[in-house]
Amino acid sequence: MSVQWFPGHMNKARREIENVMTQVDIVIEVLDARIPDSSQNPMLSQLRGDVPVLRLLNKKDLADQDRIENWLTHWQEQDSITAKPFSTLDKQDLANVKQWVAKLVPHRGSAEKPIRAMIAGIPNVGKSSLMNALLGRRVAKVGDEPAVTKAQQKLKVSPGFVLLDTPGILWPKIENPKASYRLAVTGAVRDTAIDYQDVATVGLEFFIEHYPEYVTTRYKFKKELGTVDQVLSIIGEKRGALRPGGVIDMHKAAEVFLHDVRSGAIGRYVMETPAMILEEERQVEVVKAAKEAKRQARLAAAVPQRQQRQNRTERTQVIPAESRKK
Ligand SMILES: Nc1nc2c(ncn2[C@@H]2O[C@H](COP(=O)(O)OP(=O)(O)OP(=O)(O)O)[C@@H](O)[C@H]2O)c(=O)[nH]1
Ligand SMILES: [Mg+2]
Repeated sequence: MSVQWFPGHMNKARREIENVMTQVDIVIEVLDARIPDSSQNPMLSQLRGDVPVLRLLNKKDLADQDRIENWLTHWQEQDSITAKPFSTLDKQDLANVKQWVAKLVPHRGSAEKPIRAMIAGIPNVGKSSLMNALLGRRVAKVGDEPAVTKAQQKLKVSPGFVLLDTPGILWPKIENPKASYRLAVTGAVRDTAIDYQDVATVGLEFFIEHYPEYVTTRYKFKKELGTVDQVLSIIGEKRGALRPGGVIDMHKAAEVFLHDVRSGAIGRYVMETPAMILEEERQVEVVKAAKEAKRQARLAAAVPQRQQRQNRTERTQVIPAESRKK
């Protein structure tokens, strides 16, 4: 999976979603329950305008339920957004989608005026799985193609509920370095420029701080967990990630650990809480403000220099011959 979001791609995806937005009554935004904030793209709220959204925190089978509840309350209070813990593997959840959607679009839902929904989300959150599961069959061509190039086809889930045949693919938020790491740790984004071992280090730091018991249990630690490097080398040792001479292969150890994290073998977790995100956003603002202050200072310093240069030019300017004659 490639997530090289160049500005051109982003603009194209945005335009396409913008176009189909006029044809839909509701957006079903699929998020990864393990990264409820980083798997969003804030652009969606702008793109959808007044179109209601149902937010599904997919892969709930891999997520820590208490933390999910936190997010549901937070969104309800902050933005009046309806969100549900969800799994495309859960029959009951799938059956509930129709009712959730109907509640948000009460004026439609008959065979003549079906609810038209678009599934949207960043790569790998489960958009195709959701579409196939709702329709009860594998829909052709629900790969990585961004939404709509031609006329949109609608696929019938039930007489009063149809889906656009292609999901709206959004790009992940890659401006916040911490969010990029979380996207990489969960496996939402694999082809990042971030070094594999760095990803594992950030992941392990997180688990040691937030879910130390998972690490202790999974890798059968008998004593206290040490530093990240120590823990990673013990994981390597225990899992036979060794190079000739008995040297621990840290890259292999990182692989073992990340595999356990991504598959959920380590335990059910959520990497972010509303409080954490608020704090990070505050920090981002502080950095931005500092950069802006620096820029302003540079501009202010440049003005007298420019003025001096201009004065010099004026003094040395030669008066053209024709004007001299007059
Ligand atoms: N554990 C778990 N895995 C899921 C769930 N739903 C989907 N997956 C897995 O998540 C991966 C991505 O699912 P897709 O449906 O291909 O995701 P997508 O959003 O269509 O991805 P792109 O087409 O790359 O944008 C697959 O390996 C799915 O099997 C779920 O509820 N739980
Ligand atoms: Mg897909």
